Amino acid sequence: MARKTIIEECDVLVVGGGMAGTGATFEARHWGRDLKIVCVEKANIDRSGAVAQGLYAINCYMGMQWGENQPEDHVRYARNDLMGLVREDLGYDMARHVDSTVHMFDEWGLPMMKNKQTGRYQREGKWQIMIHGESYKPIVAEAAKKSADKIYNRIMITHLLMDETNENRVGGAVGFNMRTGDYYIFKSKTVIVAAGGASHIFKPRAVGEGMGRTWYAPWSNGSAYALPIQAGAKMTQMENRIVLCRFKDGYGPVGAYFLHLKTYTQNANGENYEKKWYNQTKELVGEYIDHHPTPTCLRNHAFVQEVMAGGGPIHMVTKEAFQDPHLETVGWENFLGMTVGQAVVWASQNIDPKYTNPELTTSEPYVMGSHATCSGAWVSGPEDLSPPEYFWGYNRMTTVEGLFGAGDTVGGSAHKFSSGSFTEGRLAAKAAVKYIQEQKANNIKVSDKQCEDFKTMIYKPLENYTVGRNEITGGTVSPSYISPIQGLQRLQKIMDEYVGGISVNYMTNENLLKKGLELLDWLQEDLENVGAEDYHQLMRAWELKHRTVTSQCVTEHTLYRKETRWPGYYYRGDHMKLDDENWHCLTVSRRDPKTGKFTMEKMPVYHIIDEKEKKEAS
Ligand code: SFD
Ligand code: AMP
Repeated sequence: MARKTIIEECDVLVVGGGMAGTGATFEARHWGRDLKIVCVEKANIDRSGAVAQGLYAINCYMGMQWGENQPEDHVRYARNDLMGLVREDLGYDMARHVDSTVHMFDEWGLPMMKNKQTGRYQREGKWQIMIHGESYKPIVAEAAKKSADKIYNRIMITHLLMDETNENRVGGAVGFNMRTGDYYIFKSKTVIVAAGGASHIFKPRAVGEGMGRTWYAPWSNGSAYALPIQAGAKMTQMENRIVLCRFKDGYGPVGAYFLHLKTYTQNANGENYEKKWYNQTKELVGEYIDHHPTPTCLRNHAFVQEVMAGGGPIHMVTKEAFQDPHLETVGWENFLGMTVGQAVVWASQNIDPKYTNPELTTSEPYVMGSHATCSGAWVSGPEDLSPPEYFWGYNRMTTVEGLFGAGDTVGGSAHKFSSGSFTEGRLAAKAAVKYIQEQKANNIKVSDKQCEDFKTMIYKPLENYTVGRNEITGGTVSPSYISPIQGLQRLQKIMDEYVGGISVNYMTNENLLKKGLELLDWLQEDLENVGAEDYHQLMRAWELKHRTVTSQCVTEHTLYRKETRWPGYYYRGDHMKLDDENWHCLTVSRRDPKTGKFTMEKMPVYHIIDEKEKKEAS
């Protein structure tokens, strides 16, 4: 069957139409009225990304109009939660704009809960406000659809195109339509990668028939990292994978329970186990354990230690809060509007949280840039805030010219969540338009050969299958190709056992990491022989390839940082303590696109906010 090649030329290409991608598409139109703006989405923008099922809270809202919080407060909060290491310029920049984003969501019809006494948005916690958010994603998608020249659904972007006159400048992207198989070439002056985080790179707790039941969206496949990494962009904090405390088996989030319902945890004997681990944690991380709120990783640490010491299962005490009919409704609605699977698990296991305290678990690790974690691309900050090491001309531009990032793609700026990711998309788009207007994207050359070479590469898994299926010995076993699911399970096993996943209680060390890197190299070799029997499997093959590149980067970073900065996320058994003297810094990697080798460096962490205040006070 002949596959068509479709060529589209545009000014701003947004890869991924999730929270950051819709924000970028919307804002690009505001600043670039005459520009051609195209958004390409792997699924369908109406229900794609991590927010597909909806959300019950907007986890990042300052409330500056009522003097509730200031951006400085949010920087301190994120810095504290990430054990000191964030890009404060990026965090501040997001925080100072996030309220305006949320106000637009309100205008666009997102049902916001209001506090009847104050008339303000209903707070769930200091940073979180509550919404009826089942239709959150279609609402933001509509804004993007009205702004873009064209939204392409069902196209997976597999590679970035590079300018042939400047090897460090982007020239667009290519991919394929997973329904028709057609090949798409997007030649673009700028590209904003907003392709979400990565689940399923570490072995998940739910395997076999339960596979796909993860907290972060199972379709978040690390393109956000693989695309810039393969283009030679620098990455930061990729070792800072996140583990989440979640309701067992359904992965229902805990924030609304802890913060709004005021539930709390206890071990199997009904004890407050967190206290028990205070001294031990202090030994490892020093005064960080005394910070408020307790950093997310340290809360996990107590959980993991207690379970290892035999104190499990850990329960969330819901029986008290659920006596209040209002809180009982909130508890159930929280899941019905965000993680339906959790309500289904409870129904199927006869768990009524009013009478039974449900079990909690710690999840498999995920790679993200928007929750209590900040893995992602090393990007320029805004001109008015960023010190020289953090600034190279255009806000949210990666170290590849014309290539921007937002949301989970961007490293260093934790606690953005849905609203902050949309906001970061807006900031990236504004800068991308400026980049074009300042003539930085002139005379980009992308040859037909470059596009043809990618085409051959992209469809190779179909060829592998066509040839290899003749040699199937039984079932799906063939000596000449591996299927995407076989490759995925192999990747997950490597990451799990060698890089600190669930089966080793998040423990790793230099020897394990080196072995893991070797096994990942061999997996990379074998992925040349991945076979895809149809276009859906072709997508799976490319998802796997992106996950594998992401995993290599995560492993290189984990090897480089010789300390345990975030106990509860992962442990370096050979360096169990936090080491501020040597590692109060950001880690930055670059993969050489020609050799595939990574190089690592340290970058300074600037505590811009408090330095600014110290200066003002003196
Ligand atoms: O409580 C390609 N999140 C929550 N945020 C909140 O503000 N409140 C909450 O209540 C949140 N909770 C929560 C959250 C997520 C999930 C899964 C659950 C609960 C169950 C976090 C936010 O959702 C998250 O921060 C943002 O969505 C991040 O935005 P962004 O844009 O970085 O990622 P995305 O939305 O997943 O979008 C990515 C898009 O890219 C597409 N894509 N398209 C083309 N080619 C490729 N190669 C592509 N690869 C990916 C995707 O399809 C997607 O549309 S709570 O638990 O924290
Ligand atoms: P979660 O539901 O765990 O994804 O968290 C939603 C929001 O609540 C995020 O902003 C979390 O950082 C915050 N959060 C969750 N649990 C706690 C807790 N025990 N203490 C303080 N903040 C929390």
